[in-house]
Amino acid sequence: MNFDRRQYLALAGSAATAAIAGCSSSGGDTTTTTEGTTTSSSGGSGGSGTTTEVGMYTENGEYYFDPIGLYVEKGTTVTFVNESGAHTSTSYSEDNDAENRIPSGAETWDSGTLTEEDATFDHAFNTTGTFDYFCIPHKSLEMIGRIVVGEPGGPAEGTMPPDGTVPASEKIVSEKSISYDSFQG
Ligand SMILES: [Cu+2]
Repeated sequence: MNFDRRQYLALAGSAATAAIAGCSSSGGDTTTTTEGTTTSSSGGSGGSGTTTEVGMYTENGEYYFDPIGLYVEKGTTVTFVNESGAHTSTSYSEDNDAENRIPSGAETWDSGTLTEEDATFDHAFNTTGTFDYFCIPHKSLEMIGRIVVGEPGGPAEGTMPPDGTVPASEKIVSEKSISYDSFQG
C-alpha cells in the first residue's frame, strides 16, 4: 500500500464532505419530525400524551379549582371538569385581558363558561414551563390555579397572580398534585 499523499487527501476530503452532508441532512429530518409531532399532538386531543383532570367547584360558598396545583409532563392533555356551579378555565394571557403568566410561545386558552354539571374543556400542554390560569366570573374570589409542565419557567415565576396565591412551583413539582383543601389548610 503505497498511498500517494495527494490521493489520500482527496479521499479524506470527500469522506469528510460526505459525513458533513449526511449529518446535516439527518439533523434536518429530525427537526422536521419533531415539529410535525408537536403540531399534530397540539391539534388533536389525547394522542400519545396522557390525560389528567382538574375539577371546577362551587361549594360551601367557595369557588375553586381542585387540584389547585398540578404537575404534568409535556404533551399532557388536561381536562377541566365542571363539578358544580358555572366556571371558566382561562389562561393568564393578554388575549384574555390578563397579565401574561404562561411561557412565551405557549398556546393560550379560554374554555368559555361551562354551566352544565360534568361539562368538560380540554387543553393540551405542549410547552415546558409554569402556567397560571383563572375563572373569569370568580377570579376576584381567588378562583385561580397553576400547572407546571416539565419544569418551572416563564413569566409566572417569581411572583404570584394578581388575584390571589397558588402553590409554589417547586412544591408542585415535588408533590405532583396539590389539593385545594391541603393548600388552604
Ligand atoms: Cu368559577
